[in-house]
Amino acid sequence: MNGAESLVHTLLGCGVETCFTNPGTSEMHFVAALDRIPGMRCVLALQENVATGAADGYYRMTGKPAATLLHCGPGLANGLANLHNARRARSGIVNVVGDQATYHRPLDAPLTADAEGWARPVSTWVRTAQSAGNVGRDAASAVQAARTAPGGIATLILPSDASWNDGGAIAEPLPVPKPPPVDAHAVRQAARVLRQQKNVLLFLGGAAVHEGAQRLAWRIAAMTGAKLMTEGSNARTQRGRGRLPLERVPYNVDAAVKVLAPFEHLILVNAVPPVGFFAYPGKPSQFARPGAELHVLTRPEQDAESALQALVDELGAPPAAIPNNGPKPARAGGAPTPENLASTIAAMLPEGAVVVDESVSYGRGFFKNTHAAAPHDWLQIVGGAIGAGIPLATGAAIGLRAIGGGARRVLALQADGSAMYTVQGLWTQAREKLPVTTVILSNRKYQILIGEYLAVGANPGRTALDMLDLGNPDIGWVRLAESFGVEAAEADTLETCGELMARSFRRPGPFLIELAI
Ligand SMILES: Cc1ncc(C[n+]2csc(CCOP(=O)(O)OP(=O)(O)O)c2C)c(N)n1
Repeated sequence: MNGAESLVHTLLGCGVETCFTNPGTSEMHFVAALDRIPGMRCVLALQENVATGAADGYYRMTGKPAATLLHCGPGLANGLANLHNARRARSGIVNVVGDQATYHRPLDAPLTADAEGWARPVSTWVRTAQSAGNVGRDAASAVQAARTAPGGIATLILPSDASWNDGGAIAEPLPVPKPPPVDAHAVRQAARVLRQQKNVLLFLGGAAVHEGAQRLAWRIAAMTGAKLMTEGSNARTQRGRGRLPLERVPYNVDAAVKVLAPFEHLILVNAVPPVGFFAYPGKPSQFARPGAELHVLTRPEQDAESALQALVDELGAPPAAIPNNGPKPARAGGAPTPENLASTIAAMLPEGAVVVDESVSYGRGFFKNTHAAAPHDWLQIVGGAIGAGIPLATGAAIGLRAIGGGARRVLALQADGSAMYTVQGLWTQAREKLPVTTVILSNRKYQILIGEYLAVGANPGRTALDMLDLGNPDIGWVRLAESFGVEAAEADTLETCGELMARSFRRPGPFLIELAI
């Protein structure tokens, strides 16, 4: 058995069954091993940032790491932005990077690069397999690291001789460490604050926005009068009827400071203290009011649901029914507005759908009008590096298929500028026949940056506008999608958009709607 074969056997034995790949010469023995050994679902991505973003989407839906297969330092570098996003989402990924043979590395051949150096800032674990005999053991360690709460990016660098040499040994799965236990002192402290103080916010992040944790948080809020809010961006929020209408901290600094101003105490549940995306002259960087006290109930790697249960018990909080989110909004017509598009989505979203939200400026208000939609999952771009949406939607659909949820529709709400970073992902959706509907929010500009530009008091001249405008030439989304094998159509009213969405929801494969906004 060679090293590459021991890698494939070990990954499969550890429950890693999907690999998002973009191979090169140094990975040919890994490719051959994947070919010979049945069991691994290999999904080709035409750019590494699609592969890494898809692995993120896969984890968010399955809670299981997928592997990647990337080519040398430069292939890894292409995938870094979405590894950054995955790190922020706390997704687990076994990130496999093929590299030069150990004895070839000193010759400094063209593709030789500091892959470990590039991997380190996005990874919780990095190792270069030094020989074929170590590959299995290293792979088992990588899976263990990827599965360690809350999920981590484990980068295994695989020199080509470690792949092709004989002496590979399959390693047994390593035990996944239990999340650090709930801190009884933190629970008592939170209970004391909730009993004694007014103006308390339970601030939810990570798995604390999943359904079970929501129900417990609601019991606490209903008993104590504390308010609930989530981080501005969340990896996967369970929403819709029967779930809480949770609001997020706004993106805009003034708006965020305003909504947090009443709170003298923030109890953090898998969340980190809220800060601005950026600093602005004369504005605060931290959103909580000055002097507000922060209490950590759980760090991101701890189990939010157990901690909230312990807090419910400590307080003796009785069961509380989740409030009714009101009637489902009606489908809207006419020229698109963010509110009316959100209502149309809420009216039409199939139960169990997964919304991937890279709507950037247009989607700021989408949450408000979608609380009463059928139960669904909502995935956001957590790390701010745009170009996540199409890969996330792709990986989420593959993940759903892997866990028997292949009929669930993915709806990607996708700003046009961001879509262009990883547009190749549409091709993977077509090839894999994935049930993804992409709505391109086509404003033909970097609208958010125009807003930021105006906000600094500057008036955009020709040079600035040329850097913020995507027209001239206009991008032909329908032709682009069709050329990748994805059916597509244009809409400039919400009636047409609704009809196209309904049509797309009835078919098994991908569909793209260019919505002129
Ligand atoms: C990887 C990366 N590159 C650049 C940026 C800076 N950036 C933030 S938003 C944006 C434009 C977004 O335009 P679009 O996706 O069309 O959304 P809109 O602003 O029109 O809503 C850019 C370039 C970023 N956040 N991440």
